[in-house]
Amino acid sequence: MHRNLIAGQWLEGPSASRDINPSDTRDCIGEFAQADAAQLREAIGAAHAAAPAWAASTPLQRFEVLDAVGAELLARRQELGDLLAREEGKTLPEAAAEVTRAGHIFKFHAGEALRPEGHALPSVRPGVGIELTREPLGVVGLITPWNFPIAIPAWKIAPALAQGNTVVFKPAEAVPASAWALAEILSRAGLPAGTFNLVMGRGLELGPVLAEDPRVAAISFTGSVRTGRGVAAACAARMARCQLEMGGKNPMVVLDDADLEVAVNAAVQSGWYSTGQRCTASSRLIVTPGIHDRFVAALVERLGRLRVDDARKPGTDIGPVIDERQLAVDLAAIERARDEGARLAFGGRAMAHSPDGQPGWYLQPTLFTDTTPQMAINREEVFGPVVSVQRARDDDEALALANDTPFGLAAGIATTSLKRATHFRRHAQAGMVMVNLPTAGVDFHVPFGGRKGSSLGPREQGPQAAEFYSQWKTAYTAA
Ligand code: UN1
Repeated sequence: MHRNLIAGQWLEGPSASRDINPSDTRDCIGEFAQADAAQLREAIGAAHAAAPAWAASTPLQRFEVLDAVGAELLARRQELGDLLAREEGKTLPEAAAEVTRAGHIFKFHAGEALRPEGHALPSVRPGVGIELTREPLGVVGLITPWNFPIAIPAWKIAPALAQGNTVVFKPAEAVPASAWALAEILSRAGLPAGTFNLVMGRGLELGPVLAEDPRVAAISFTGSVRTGRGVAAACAARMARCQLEMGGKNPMVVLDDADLEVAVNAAVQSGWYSTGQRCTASSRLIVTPGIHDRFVAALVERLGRLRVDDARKPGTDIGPVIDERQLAVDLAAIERARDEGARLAFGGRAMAHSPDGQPGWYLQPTLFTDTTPQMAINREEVFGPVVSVQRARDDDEALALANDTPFGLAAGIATTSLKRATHFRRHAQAGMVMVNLPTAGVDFHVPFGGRKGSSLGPREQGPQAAEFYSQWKTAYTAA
């Protein structure tokens, strides 16, 4: 039994859950404690009691803890990558790269802890000095999704601790093993008891308790729009700070002058790799007439060569979908696209087994063409290996279609024209723009986040992460 970490103690929960490998549903990874509201409140109490001491910790103490966690993640990237791939279903190279990224994130924020921002400046009044400092918030609640079970927790936990906050970490139910492994490393990194707490359990039950507790100063959430709305409402009701990263329906525009290979690679990489289970996935391909047919033909040819198999098998391009529930959601989206008149150009079917006969949640990479902006496939996030193509009349219509969405996380363009790329970069209504690159796969030392319905609150990642995890104090002193 893998237990919750509360006030430095590993505690059983009132119930437990089994963690199943989506590549082979006969494989149970382990049993994990499930907290209830009372146990979560205990964790919040522990984090609250630990907050003053960690707020008073020195930059060097914070650096040493975060640097040690980063070093261990980097040293164990293969082993932890294997666990992540087994639990989440992304391929082994993708999983090891995620653990590597998490290691670098901890190292980056170790450095940030060493250079707190502050300013000393004169007042407009004679004889008065002003000191501007960033102070921690107190307890932060971190709610994370299943699709990046180590990197997303890393990019919330590391800046939270670097800025002097204590943490209650509530990972997604589908990925307790990765979360537990990360928590276990943090438990040995030299943090005072209660500074970092792990609470595994059902999101529907625990999320509201965390968001409503007056001892929690701020919530950082990554997940669905629906849950995000609930978190925002709960935080607003008690004036708590919140940061939300939610869905995407990210466009990739392919213009007539694009390098075909660059465009196909970028589309395949961000549309179908990681089984399309990324908020940064390119799920809408918007293509101008001069390249449309060649692009679709090249894409279909590439999809035919992708190997869908056990996430941990060498040579697998695409692993399974996370679980049965998500597979049903993906299949319903496919069904609806067909009903609405989209043309199924590739895939569309679930496979009950891997090529070797392992039972799992496999889904063919799926492509729809001849879609229109009104279809659900172009409006609602699927979160699976399902991508649509829309034909645009010209460059201007391509940009208009790209922006015709309630989301605004990432937007991509494939073009060899600097002028067209620059125009798109300026006018795309998205937090992140990628030129001749996949929309998925971001750096950790620059801000991450979107516009419109994709994000709320200050940016995550990079030095800008401090804006959410700290608050300014302006102190006036008469000499
Ligand atoms: C990436 O594409 O490198 O859930 C990161 C997601 C994002 C993270 C994407 N929050 O897909």
